[in-house]
Amino acid sequence: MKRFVIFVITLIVITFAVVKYFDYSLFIESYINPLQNQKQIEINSKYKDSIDVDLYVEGLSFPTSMTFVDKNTILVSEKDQGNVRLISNGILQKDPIYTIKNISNEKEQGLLGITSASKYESKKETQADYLDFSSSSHPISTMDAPTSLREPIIHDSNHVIYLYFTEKIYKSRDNYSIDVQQKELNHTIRNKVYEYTWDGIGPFSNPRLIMDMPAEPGPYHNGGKIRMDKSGNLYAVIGDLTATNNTLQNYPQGKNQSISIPNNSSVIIRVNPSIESLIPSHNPLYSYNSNNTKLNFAKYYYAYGIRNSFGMDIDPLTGKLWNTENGEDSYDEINLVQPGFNSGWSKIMGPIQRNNNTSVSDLVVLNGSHYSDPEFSWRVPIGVTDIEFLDSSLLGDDLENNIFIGDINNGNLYFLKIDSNRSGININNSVLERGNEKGLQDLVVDNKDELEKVIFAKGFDGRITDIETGLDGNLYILTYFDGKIYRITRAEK
Ligand SMILES: [Ca+2]
Ligand SMILES: [Ca+2]
Ligand SMILES: [Ca+2]
Repeated sequence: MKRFVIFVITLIVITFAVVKYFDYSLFIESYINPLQNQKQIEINSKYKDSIDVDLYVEGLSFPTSMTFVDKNTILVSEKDQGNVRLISNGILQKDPIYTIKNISNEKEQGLLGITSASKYESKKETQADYLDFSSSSHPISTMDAPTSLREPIIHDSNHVIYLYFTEKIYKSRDNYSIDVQQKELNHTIRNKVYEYTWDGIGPFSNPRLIMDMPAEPGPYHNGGKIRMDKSGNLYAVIGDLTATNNTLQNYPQGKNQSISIPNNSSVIIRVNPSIESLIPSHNPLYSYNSNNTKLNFAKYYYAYGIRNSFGMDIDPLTGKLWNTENGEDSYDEINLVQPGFNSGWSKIMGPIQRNNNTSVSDLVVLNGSHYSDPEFSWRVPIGVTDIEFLDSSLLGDDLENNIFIGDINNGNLYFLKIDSNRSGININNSVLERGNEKGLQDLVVDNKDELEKVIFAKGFDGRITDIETGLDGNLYILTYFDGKIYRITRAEK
């Protein structure tokens, strides 16, 4: 009898501990809510026997970006509430681990970008075939950073996290003495990139301002993706904020002279947080100086002439930056962003030969910059979002180091293969369905038939905002309106 009582008490204690420890409601919800109820993701017939897709996480609110901190840990940015959510071993934790105060979340504003500097460190531990550019002969190893700066800084055992968000800044010194309505009127908005350290459990700490960028007029074309390369350079993209009057949108003196001062929009900014001044001296416009154009911040720019972008990634084989760019009523683009890239907006969108009577001489080509055509484009915009080089061999040689692209208009996942020089798209190898593929030789999707030939998977009803190669080697897709993460794996035989 005594033994039985001890047994029952032990059982009660264990049950209580388990219920308290796990977020039980969340656990049950994800357990009884399997894929049956929803439309299946449809993988292109070429890959449908070798590739599987499953729902990995749900319950996010308007997620914009995600980053793997280690193999089993993902951090996700939620646009409207400014929350950073933690996913551990496939379970979304109930409470946000960090929240941005005074978030401005109008339309395309909000908490938009997240990246982790520790990603490459973790990758080295988990993947034996990791390519180390610091020891390769590729130009980036000599161009991008002195040896001492090559590794991202890791503060003790902490992770280093970067966030891109739109912030309301109140002009009043005493916010408590004015009523709420007045408070709303009395603010300005800015886009900010902050660095934090994270111990893996608690909230972020040690906030450090890295970039302070405009957000007005807005609230569209606000960019928001951030990316770190293997040399510790941090890239952030911002669109034209709906104002196209300045040098950076290729108006030499300003479309309207009175407001011709460049406002640091339509650019990709590159900084190195491990340098005190933040500015890598090899930035392409580092020495640019002109009183005419008033480009006081040119030394931070890596590229300009960008309308808007929701996607950037770095080719794991070359270290080169690629981005996506959103056209107005025509031409969404994929670009190889070489240092000093001018994408052509607002004079050119899509390939230059498709812009009647516009030539490079119509652009503002600053010293150290160059115009180049997109590597691929869609004549009818798809609302192109993220671009991701699949930095893993787990899904097969065929997909490794090639690009996946998402969209917000259709919920399609596109796939394209990079050419042998890693400088463009190999369209013949990219076409997923044979027959009548001549239309894609011009590297422009002109109609539905051409569109179908580059769709890897469709049916992401929540539309795609981010794509990441997991540190486990699988491919992860973040969907916006329904707040989910899908995992793409090799099919079990
Ligand atoms: Ca362009
Ligand atoms: Ca075409
Ligand atoms: Ca991504």
